[in-house]
Amino acid sequence: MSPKRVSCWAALGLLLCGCALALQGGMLFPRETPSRELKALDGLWSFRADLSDNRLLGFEQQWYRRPLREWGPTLDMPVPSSFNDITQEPELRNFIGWVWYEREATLPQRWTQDTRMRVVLRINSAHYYAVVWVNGIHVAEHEGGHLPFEADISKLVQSGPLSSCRITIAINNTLTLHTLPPGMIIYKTDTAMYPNGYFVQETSFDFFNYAGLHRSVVLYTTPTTYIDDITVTTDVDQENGLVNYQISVQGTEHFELEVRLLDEEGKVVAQGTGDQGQLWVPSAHLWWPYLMHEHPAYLYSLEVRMTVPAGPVSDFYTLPVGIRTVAVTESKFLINGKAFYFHGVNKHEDADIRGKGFDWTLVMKDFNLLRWLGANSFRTSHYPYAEEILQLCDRYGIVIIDECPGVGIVLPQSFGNESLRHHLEVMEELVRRDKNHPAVVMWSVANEPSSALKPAGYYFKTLITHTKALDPTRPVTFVTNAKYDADLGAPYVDVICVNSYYSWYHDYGHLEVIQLQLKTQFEKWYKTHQKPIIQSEYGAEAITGFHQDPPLMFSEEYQKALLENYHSVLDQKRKEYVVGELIWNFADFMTNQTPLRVIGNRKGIFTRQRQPKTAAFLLRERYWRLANETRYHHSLPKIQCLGTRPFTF
Ligand code: BDP
Repeated sequence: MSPKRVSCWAALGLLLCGCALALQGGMLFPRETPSRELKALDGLWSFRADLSDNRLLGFEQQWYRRPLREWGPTLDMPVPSSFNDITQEPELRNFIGWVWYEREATLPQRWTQDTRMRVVLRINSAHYYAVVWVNGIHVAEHEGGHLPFEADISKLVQSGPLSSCRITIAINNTLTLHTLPPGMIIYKTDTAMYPNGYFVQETSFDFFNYAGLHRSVVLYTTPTTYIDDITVTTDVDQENGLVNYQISVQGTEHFELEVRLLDEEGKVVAQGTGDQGQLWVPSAHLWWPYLMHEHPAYLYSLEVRMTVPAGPVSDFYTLPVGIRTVAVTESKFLINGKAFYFHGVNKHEDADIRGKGFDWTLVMKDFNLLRWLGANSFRTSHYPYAEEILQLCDRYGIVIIDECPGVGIVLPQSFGNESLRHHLEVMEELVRRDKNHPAVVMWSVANEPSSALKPAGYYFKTLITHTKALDPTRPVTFVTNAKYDADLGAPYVDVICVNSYYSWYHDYGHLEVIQLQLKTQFEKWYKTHQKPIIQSEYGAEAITGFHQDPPLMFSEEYQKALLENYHSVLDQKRKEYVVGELIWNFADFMTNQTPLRVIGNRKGIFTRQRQPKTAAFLLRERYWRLANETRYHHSLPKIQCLGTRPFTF
């Protein structure tokens, strides 16, 4: 075995044992296969907010025991969607506490009668804390609004002559000092100013705390002996690819596994047996970001077939696999050994009416806009996005910095053991869910924490070491806005990701100071840490249609001019150690109400309805120019900046 392969095996071993630290079982994306069926429960659910003073009436009366409508009036609530903007009720828009969702699901007879079948309920995102019952029986509880959880409900649905099941989900959006993101409930006790029992939710992050069932709820089946998890890591040895796999099976000790790797034409290029192994792919097609290669985003399919000895095939699962490597040097970010420059955006899962609800229409519009812009990357600011979005990035060759919901960690109380323990668990859930996506090239464990506070050193050392143990194949970062010489977490990151808002949050209106301040920022950070740097946020608000020349704050001209000043320094420093620029933000998005926000944050280069502001055209020009310059493959035809390039997603 070559030393490279040994290190690859060691990496896979660590990745697997890391994942096993606390979590039980895998979290494979539910897919239909010859052995698995799927039933999405999207559509209208019954809904009721618990408006009682202590918000606990639903638990006291046990609303899960009988249909929700029997306890009082219910609303029809679309899933997936945030509940906040669906009605005209201000109480619901700003509601804090428990809301109840319920849906009756009709099950195919096979599912309820065939005891060799396992029926699983999967909730892809319930923000923030969820308790789940099926036919009145408690089946699951989960903390955290952005990652999936499941319950095996086979016994419940197979125990009687049932053809349907009633699913009740209670969800609480309250954020405390130890949730992720953190928040605080403040009781206002001055009776001259507030009614009795008045409280508000405070947060230190800049987006609206939308809540509800934000992604699909699905029921799916597997055989009772089944493929529980697959972990793949890849490496490259000259022109050959290495695919290391590890598979875990549940339900039996005695099984056989066959693994085949198929290319895009469906031809088998490598095969293996057993629950772990290494596939050798001669002359492999590597997975490349879409502006780096004429055939980017190449995906193989890893077909896994499980049988019990001498029995028929009992379970199939197919996983898309991209063969690529990621590495970081003192001044470069490398994908497949070639320098990669991030020219992209920060996003939010956010849109009119649906809030943070997953919506294919919106997702496709956003991908088309990313392509129009020439953006090669984005950060999932400030929480994990829907898995479907990551799958599209794999297919389209768009690179992702995958961020956990560690945003707004600013008070000392949020650096204690309770917060850290939960943060470690969330990283485990995130790595378990997203580890196999070639598009994910780096983990971000937090955004703008108070990383100059004393406990931050231990906190980030522990968090980053743990994340690296979970996945030694990807670099780890967090996004900072601390001073270069005060940041206690920076020594542990692989890439410095720094946010700055020169001439916006200070030196208002003084565009002329940006270049000096930005140059100093880069030079100080690099001198202190000698690590590649990404300008992970920069931007200015522009209210679409506001024009002012010479530029004034909030006009489209000011936003554009501010970006241009950043670009001129970025153009110097990207020749040295700056490896990326991510604009804040892709689109306008909803926030809490404050005097600093005009119906949300307007730093989008697109409006919330996805129409371009002047700055979008500037960035489009820049990104396609960067794409042309940084292309390493010089035989490619020049990429057109005005969009005649065929659309080859
Ligand atoms: C940064 C935050 C981001 C905010 C942005 C802003 O990381 O979440 O929305 O500032 O103020 O500090 O627009």
